[in-house]
Amino acid sequence: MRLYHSETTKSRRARTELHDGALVTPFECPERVDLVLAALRERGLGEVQAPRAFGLDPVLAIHDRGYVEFLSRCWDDWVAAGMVGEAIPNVWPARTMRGDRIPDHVEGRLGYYALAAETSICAGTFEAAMASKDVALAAVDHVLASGEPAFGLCRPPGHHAATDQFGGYCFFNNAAIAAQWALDAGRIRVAILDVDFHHGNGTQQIFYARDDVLFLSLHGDPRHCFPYFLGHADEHGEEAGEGFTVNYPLPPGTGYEAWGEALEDALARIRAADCELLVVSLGVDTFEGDPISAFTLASGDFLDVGRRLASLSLPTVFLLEGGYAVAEIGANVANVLEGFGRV
Ligand code: 7XA
Ligand code: ZN
Repeated sequence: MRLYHSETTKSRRARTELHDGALVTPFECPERVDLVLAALRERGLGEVQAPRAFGLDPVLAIHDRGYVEFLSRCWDDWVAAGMVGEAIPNVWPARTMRGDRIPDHVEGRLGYYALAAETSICAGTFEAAMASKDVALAAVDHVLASGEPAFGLCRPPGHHAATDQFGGYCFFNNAAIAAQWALDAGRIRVAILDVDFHHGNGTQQIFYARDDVLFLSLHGDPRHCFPYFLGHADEHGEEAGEGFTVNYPLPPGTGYEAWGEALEDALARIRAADCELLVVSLGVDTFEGDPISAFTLASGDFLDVGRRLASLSLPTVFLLEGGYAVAEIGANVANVLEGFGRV
């Protein structure tokens, strides 16, 4: 398996995350990259390569231009406005307000383009997000060219990022950018299977009215879990996309047996949908020891996840999403890839 990684993904080191009413050191930290990389190297899972720079065009194929410009300038504008801490959104065009006017002041713009308040913007955020999507694009490009599977060590993650909103530690939607890249390269239909603990609201929103991307997500029930406002079972897609979104909301405490049943259903739908490429949004925050999640998968279960995914026999690209149990994140990711490769 080919592995992609960029040192630039570590250029974002936020100091603050609003968590449980306190400002804490962010769970989504650059050390995650080194921990995963070390485990992949230790297992000898494949050659690690750096991506080339793919530029902004693939980002603009998914994201709103104003949003991308906002992200590219946010930190400088924040500092120029005399703010003291990191850029933390604190006001939104909430349901009783107007959402059709984008403010000029950076604090207002931050709220307009944010979907939640945990994710601070700091120096290096835009550069890291650019590198993360380069990792995703290099990985999918390799799969398209060779048919060989690939893993992209994306960081920051991407699946919460919507057309014009960041949040949940995500800025650019790496999986969506990779899927669109494959479609633009001539693939007719792509499946995105999101196995992160959290619902991939951004990926769902981006493709909700389209039939060229089948989006399936297994996640904590949004009645109880972030991102709370999307990811219910009655969301199926709309217009041409009717039937191309499939959600499996599962209760907190879900273990591998029930999770695996949902996975089997998702795999059957992928088999039936004539997809030419599988993009796996690979979060390992389903792990029992994850500090911000609530499923109970064991490290060994991830080997079986990999085996089950391999049973699809599709060209497959894995892109890292969440996973915050730092002692085990490397082993858990490596287990999925090893299980996949063993078949
Ligand atoms: O997949 N998404 C994540 O792993 C990040 C979720 C952030 C949740 C923050 C809740 N306070
Ligand atoms: Zn997650």
